[in-house]
Amino acid sequence: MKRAILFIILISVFATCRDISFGSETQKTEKKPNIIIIYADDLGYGDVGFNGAIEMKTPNLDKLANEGVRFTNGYATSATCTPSRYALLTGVYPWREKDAKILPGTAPLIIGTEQMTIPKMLKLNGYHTGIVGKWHLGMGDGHINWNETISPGPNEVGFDYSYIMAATQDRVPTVYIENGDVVGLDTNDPIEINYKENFEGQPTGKDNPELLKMNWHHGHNSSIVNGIPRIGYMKGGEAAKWVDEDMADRFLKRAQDHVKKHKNEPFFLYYALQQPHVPRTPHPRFIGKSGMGPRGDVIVEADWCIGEFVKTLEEEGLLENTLIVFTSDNGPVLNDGYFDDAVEKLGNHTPAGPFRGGKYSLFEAGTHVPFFTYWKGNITPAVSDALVSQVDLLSSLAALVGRKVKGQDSEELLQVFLGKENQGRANLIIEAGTRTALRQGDWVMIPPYEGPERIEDVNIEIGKSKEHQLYNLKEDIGQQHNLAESNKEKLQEMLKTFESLRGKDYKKAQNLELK
Ligand code: NG6
Ligand code: CA
Repeated sequence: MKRAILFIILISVFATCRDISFGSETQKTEKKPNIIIIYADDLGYGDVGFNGAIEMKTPNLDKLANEGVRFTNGYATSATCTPSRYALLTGVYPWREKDAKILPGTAPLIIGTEQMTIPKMLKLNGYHTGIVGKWHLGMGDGHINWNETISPGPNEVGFDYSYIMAATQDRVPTVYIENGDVVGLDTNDPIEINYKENFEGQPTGKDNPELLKMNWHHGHNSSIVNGIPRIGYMKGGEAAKWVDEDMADRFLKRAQDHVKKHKNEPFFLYYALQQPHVPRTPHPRFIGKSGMGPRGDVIVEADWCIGEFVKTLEEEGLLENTLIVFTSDNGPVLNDGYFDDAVEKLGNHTPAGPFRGGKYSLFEAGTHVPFFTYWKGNITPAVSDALVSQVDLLSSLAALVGRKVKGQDSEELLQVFLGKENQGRANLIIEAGTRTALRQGDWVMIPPYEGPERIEDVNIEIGKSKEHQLYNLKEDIGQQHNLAESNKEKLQEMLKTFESLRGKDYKKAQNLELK
């Protein structure tokens, strides 16, 4: 009898335990996962250990990539920043939007406030949405008063919270902007910005080399901020100007605070790092850490930031319920306008990995970038060779949160991003300075474009040729053998697909980066 009672007690304890565990299971699956996109600026495919870099050490990124799904065929849509960011957020190819090209700091917002975006879609689904870091998609309507709340901007296209730099680290205004307001602005010292002419009496990189701590190589000879000559002229706003060396810490802290603050609701964070874009200004504690000069040092710094950021997610108990996507807006460049030893101290490191070209290029290195997803406990470590692009994230993240939102050019590849399937896109249009090309299967076809084949200042072949170019990446990852002549059939097939997707006006490409 006693035994029978004990048995009944045990059974009921067991059942209760099961109930509890079922309960938490259900809760776990019902809870909306947080989503974080970490976006590097100008980081090359070969700049990270997880893609084979040996000299460049990126242990924090490597750990995430190796425990997540690492994509060997992951693409930005474009070989420069603005168009790639446009596609990432809207799910629309940037060549459909005539203003999606490298923007000055005064450019108006190029995303329509009526347009669907990743943050807007997630917001509609109950997410808190935030951006910390580089924006570069324009602000205002073309006549910005930097001394009043600037609108429209990130907050008008889906972000509940924004803490950004308006354009790039090398462009004015060199100030942080929080929810449309310049941070730390003294109203007695108003900011004025002009991209055409200087303000009277203001020193410039061109005329005042004695004031510079970093010298310009090409471009970058207008206003001087923090001893660094910039693109564009700026007056006033002294108290609000950023200190470049503190930028990484500043963005990191904001990103950390943000996830701590919103940990009790589903959140989306777009953490847009400024590294390794020029000017490369590592915090003093990272100087010399890579042995490759400032470009390497800021990559080490970015890797450290990501490590710290992930630590915060872990400490807050968020890691098992957070999908992290990591990628870069375009490929690598060494000399992008400053003398900063990027070329001289490179050693054996290969920022572009096995690819030809670099930033600004239609060759692979322009758009074929580092790319991984990580989700502790939900993603099984894998290497995927599926063809995926940042433009696919809108539709795929919508699927993750159970919404049927589709960006115009955004393919729903959720299972691929989660490493559960391996069938990616059939093809992808890539873009560089408004020129476009087609990747399909293992093949890349670049139509003929007029003009110089390389940009001498940055020493990059931009993929331009008067002839058609056809490459088989499986056999020729470095794009050394143009098969357009020897495989006319394939060329015709590719051209047909390309023109059906792109339309014939691709021929009007504008040589933008050469201006
Ligand atoms: C170019 C700049 C380059 C960089 C780039 C934008 C010159 C000569 N070069 O025009 O330094 O700022 O624009 O880079 O000014 S991106 O990654 O934001 O697209
Ligand atoms: Ca960039």
